[in-house]
Amino acid sequence: MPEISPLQKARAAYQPRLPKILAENGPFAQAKLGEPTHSVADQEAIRKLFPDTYGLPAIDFVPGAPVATSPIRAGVILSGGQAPGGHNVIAGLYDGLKKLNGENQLFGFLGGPSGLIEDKSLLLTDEIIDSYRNTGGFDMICSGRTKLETEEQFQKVMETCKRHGITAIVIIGGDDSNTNACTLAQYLVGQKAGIQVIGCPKTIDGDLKNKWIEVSFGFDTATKVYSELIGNIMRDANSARKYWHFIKLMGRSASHIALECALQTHPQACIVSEEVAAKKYSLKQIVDQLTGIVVERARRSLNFGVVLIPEGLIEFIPEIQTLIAELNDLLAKNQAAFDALTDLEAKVAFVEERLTPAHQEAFRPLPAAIKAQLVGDRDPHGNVQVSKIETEKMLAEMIEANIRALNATEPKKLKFSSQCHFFGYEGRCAAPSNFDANYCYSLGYTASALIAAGKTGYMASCRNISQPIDQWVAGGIPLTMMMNMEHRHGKDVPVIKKALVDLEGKPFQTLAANREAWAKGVEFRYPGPIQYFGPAEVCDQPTQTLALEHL
Ligand code: FBP
Repeated sequence: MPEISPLQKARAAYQPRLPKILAENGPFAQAKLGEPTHSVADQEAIRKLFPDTYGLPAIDFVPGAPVATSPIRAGVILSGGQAPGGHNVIAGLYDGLKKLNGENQLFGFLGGPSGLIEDKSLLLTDEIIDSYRNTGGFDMICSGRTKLETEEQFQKVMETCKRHGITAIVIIGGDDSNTNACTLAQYLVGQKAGIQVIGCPKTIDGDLKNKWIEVSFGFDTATKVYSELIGNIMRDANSARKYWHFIKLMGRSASHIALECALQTHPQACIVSEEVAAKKYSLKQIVDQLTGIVVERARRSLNFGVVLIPEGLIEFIPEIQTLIAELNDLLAKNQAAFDALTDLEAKVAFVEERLTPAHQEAFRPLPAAIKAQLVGDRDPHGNVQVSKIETEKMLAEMIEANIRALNATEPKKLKFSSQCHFFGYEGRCAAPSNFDANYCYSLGYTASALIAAGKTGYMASCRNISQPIDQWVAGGIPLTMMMNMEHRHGKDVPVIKKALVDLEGKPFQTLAANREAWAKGVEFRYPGPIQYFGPAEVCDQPTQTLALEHL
């Protein structure tokens, strides 16, 4: 048994709180059905694809009396990237199921969706659950990125469930995994399999949210960890006064993480990919804007600052987006000749001379290391590994080149020295904040109540979560309600709409209203480390994003 720290011990004893309706009624709360629902767009197409699960009513839980139920077996998987609080979803689900009937059993399928397909599971016990309460990570049953999407896979999932007598599966995942949960639910109803499917909204990226799902779990903790680290770096920058720190923050696509961290810490600049796309900023424009901030400060001897960069930026810059598409095509068409080259420089030259003139123009000014990453690092399908491109270094190097050019004529030489960082894994498995510990436990518990109510094709939801927990509203949202049709990999497919940063929304507007002052001054804000014990104003604050969106 590994030694546990005093904080681990204290956290293990923490009892997460539940919304009032579940605290008072347990999983016996009754499902009150609302009006029939519609998908967010493309109603006819979605209705056709989900004939049995389309239009289900949204659910709010209301008081209900305990009833005796026969024992059930349920399964749970964690899908996709780790997010703080996953273990508490499982603990909430487990406690809810056991409260319904002490004989109920919960199987954790191992390594994500592939565990369900390949039938690899672990029967969860009190001892296992207790040792993971309020801990970060997904290591209780591990996660994976296998996509559950083909009919053959669905068939295997059904066989796995039948083999164990499982009649309900809970899928804890992001937009893709819940899209697949929606398709699986329809498949199982169509097969009259008698197996329910319930989803739970997970991702640190914060891009699985809508009118009914106010935030995905993990966003709160992860952004608090990153904000603490950024605050620490700010203090260092302000103490040494010699470095510009370029900090890339996880968030594969949307910029919610970078934006939230900016609202928490007040950096000199925070790039928001959605704004870059909307205003069609070129890479040169972005670099020039940042250079402007650096130069303006350097002339006042403020040779330091912090720039936040969202991980997905590169794909939102119009000319880089099309450059990457052309590179993928070009390399697919010339694979043999390209692979025959052993030298990276030769590979770069090979690509450069075959690009169309517009893309040559976009490619040429890139730093050598970035060119090498663009042509060198390919995924198994031969595509550019966009998430591995070191955008933070790219921007720092390009700004440095600008400053060098300016210094040729500048009477008093401008100083610029940079440090680069990438924060992602540092926060994905942190011990969940009180918010995430409570939210995740409540989501899992809500899932058990949805199972008890015999529902399928729903996502567990807790709303009004910017308020104290006794005002949270527990319920279920039909997965079909969040779907629309999107063109992906050459065909129209039903998917849960990803939530990008809304440029009209209050979080972005708050950044926009303050960024000029933050760029010029030293208005750093230091959130400090997550506090688990102490006064509510220190321990229980929701993210600024959630507060601004819902106040
Ligand atoms: P999910 O969307 O699955 O929650 O994962 C989010 C994320 O943390 C992204 O922010 C990041 O780009 C990605 O996972 C990295 O995943 P991996 O470690 O599997 O490469």
